[in-house]
Amino acid sequence: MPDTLLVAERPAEDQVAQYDAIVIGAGISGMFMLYRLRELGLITRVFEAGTDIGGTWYWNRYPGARFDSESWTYGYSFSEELLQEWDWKEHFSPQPDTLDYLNLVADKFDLRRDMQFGSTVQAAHWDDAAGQWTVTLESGEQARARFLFTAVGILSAHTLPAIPGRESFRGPAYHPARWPHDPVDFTGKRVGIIGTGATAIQAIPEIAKQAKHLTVFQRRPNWAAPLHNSRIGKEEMTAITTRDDEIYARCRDTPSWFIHKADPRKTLDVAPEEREAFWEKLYAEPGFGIWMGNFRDILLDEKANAAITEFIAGKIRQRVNDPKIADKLIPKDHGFGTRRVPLESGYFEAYNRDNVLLVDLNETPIERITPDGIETSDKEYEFDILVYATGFDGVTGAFDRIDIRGPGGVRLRDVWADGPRTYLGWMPEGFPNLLMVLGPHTARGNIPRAVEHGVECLSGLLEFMQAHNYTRVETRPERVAEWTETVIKASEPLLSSKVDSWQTGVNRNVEGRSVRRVLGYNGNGVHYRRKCEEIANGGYREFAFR
Ligand code: NA7
Repeated sequence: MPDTLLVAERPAEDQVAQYDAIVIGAGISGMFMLYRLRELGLITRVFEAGTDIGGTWYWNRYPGARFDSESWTYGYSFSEELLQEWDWKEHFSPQPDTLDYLNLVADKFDLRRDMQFGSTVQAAHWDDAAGQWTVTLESGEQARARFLFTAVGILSAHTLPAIPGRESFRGPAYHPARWPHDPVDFTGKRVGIIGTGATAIQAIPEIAKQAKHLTVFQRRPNWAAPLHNSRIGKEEMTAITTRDDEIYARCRDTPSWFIHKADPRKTLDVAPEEREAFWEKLYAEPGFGIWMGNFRDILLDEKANAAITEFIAGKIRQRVNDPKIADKLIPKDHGFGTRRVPLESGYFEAYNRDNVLLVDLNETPIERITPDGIETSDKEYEFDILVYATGFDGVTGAFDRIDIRGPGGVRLRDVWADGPRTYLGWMPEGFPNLLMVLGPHTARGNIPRAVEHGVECLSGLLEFMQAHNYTRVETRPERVAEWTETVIKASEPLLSSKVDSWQTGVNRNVEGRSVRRVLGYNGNGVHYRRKCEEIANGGYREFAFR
């Protein structure tokens, strides 16, 4: 193998550690990127802020945390041995099991030996003369590498509510993405939770079971549908494992890389009784079928969307005893599926409990957090524990928190101020040798499927560079313009692009995050896969090499 990419063995002129590649993040993306970089012979260092591997599954330890992808579509597919070795315990794996799985992967492939934990990357500056990145950690430690890979996830920059008085609260206050490693004991406690997104929708039923009293502060309700999780027996798991190839092939062949595929019919072409029966069936089935396996136009056509929205609203009315509370839980400002649909286990029934209270912040906004709890325009609520389930600065947030500077000191944050500019989501415009796993403007959906695809694409690009003795890769401006337009155009027909959410880049707790941006390729993942393949097969002519 040509060794032009290898600079690690060069004697260091100073004390700065030298690698071929640096990867930021040891979650699902960083772990697999490291595995592939090692295969390519690159001496690699992974810097991770947490004290161990796992990313999302390391940080998000809150009660009820689990994924909404079928477990058996979630694991890595690159190693047959690994597939045979691991048994999922539940159809939708809870966080502790998922972290166990990732630990198995890290152990099996001895990943930790190239990882450095407790190492938050503060800055990454390109040195044009040396053709290298210099990375600075919060500790001041520095390292250099020819290639810098970001594997920072799309939801890792958590955000606290911008509410005055937050520091004054006397009791413990937790964000779910910084949950303590020892479980929080809610027994006998008065708990207040702010937020009703996917995280809160998982946590609320679990906290309600334990706490003396739980008060939910809701600014905007979200549509949610039942997860219908269940355990997987040994025999069932064996049967699933025999179908691995078929399952992963199916995921490759659906728009969002889940197993669910839209029904080719249009909603209003189907007779109302048949429609209703189809929706009843989807609502009773596990997973995202109700969202992704629904009629093909529910996320595109206002009338189709209004019909499914009314169906789901009816379900909420059936499940919540008090019609006034049911009404508050029904979103009025967006239709079903136009924000990420949280899947729930007993969420709506939690509001039928005597120890759960819903406070509608549209009627009585929060004025401040006090030493004893939360004060709304109406009254002060006293709590022992607060939970800020207030979400993330999605997709670009984790990039913004690092001072990334390219040639001439140009800052990535500034280049992306009005929205990301990338080629295929693989590389930002104008930042040589900066490669992104799951970067903005890639196709997403079922995250590990997108991660594996992304890592394979970037590894393919590096292999090509090795074969041609190239040491530097950059985007071409005309290609970036073309891809950015493709991404924006792909979003236009979607009803979701007209709704504020982390997916459209809106987070009212962060300054400058009030204008919608397109953050992902929302076209068909199958088309994206094809496009990436064509570029690889054509010899990566869309990139500029030296
Ligand atoms: P989300 O889905 O962004 O939800 C955050 C929630 O917090 C949402 O209900 C917000 O209301 C609410 N929020 C945020 N700030 C405030 C303030 N200051 N006051 C009151 N309410 C507030 O984040 P999640 O963590 O639940 O889920 C993120 C993703 O993780 C999810 O989509 C999955 O893909 C996994 P708002 O809607 O902004 O009115």
